[in-house]
Amino acid sequence: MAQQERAIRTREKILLAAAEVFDEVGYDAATISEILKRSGVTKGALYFHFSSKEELAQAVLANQLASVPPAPPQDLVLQQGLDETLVLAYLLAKGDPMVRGSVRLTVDQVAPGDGLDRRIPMQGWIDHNADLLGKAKQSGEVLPHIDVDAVARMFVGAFTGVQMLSKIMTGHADMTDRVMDLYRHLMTSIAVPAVLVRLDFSPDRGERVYEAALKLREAGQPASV
Ligand code: XVR
Repeated sequence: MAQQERAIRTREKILLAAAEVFDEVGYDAATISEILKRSGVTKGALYFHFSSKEELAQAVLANQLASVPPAPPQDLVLQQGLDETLVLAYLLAKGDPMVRGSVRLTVDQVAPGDGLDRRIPMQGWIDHNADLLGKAKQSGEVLPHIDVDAVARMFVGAFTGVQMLSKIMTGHADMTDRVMDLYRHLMTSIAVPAVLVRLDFSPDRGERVYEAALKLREAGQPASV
């Protein structure tokens, strides 16, 4: 058991080092030797877990959704969705290497045929959003004519757009503001009026939700925001 735990921790160390390097230099310029150096594990350990740079990148991509700690539950499903987005925005702004590395791998425009399947995290977000929006529709938070699957995709596309804009303009420093602007507009078009007025778009909500999400992850139990 202890051995298994050690193996998991070693794998995490390697993934974190890989994400860091992918974030800094991108997939093409990243090298296994740099990842090895950063991780502090032995060459044998690295190759035991991952046999190639491609496998490392695919694992960082697969880890994208799990690298965002769940936000505390809220009465409104749409507030829950907004909070999750704020946590993701906050992690990008703070420079969290796992999130930044994974997101960079997803969106970097590269020559086709590098073998990476970038659809995995994107499909994960689409499914996650569809699930959340489906619940919001069931509880009457969302306008009845809304097409949940279409909106689920639109959110991922729109988030990706503001993420790239924020990275280009400010190195992600203004992520929270960009996400708040985006959500004010998106929520206006999907939420019923009574829910819309209850949503909390305060500028400091991102940080508060993030702190609560961390506590929740550490303690394994809800903390309120
Ligand atoms: O779907 C997402 C949220 O529900 C907010 C809309 C986030 C999608 C993030 C996609 C990720 C991949 C590339 O960001 C990129 O820029 C949390």
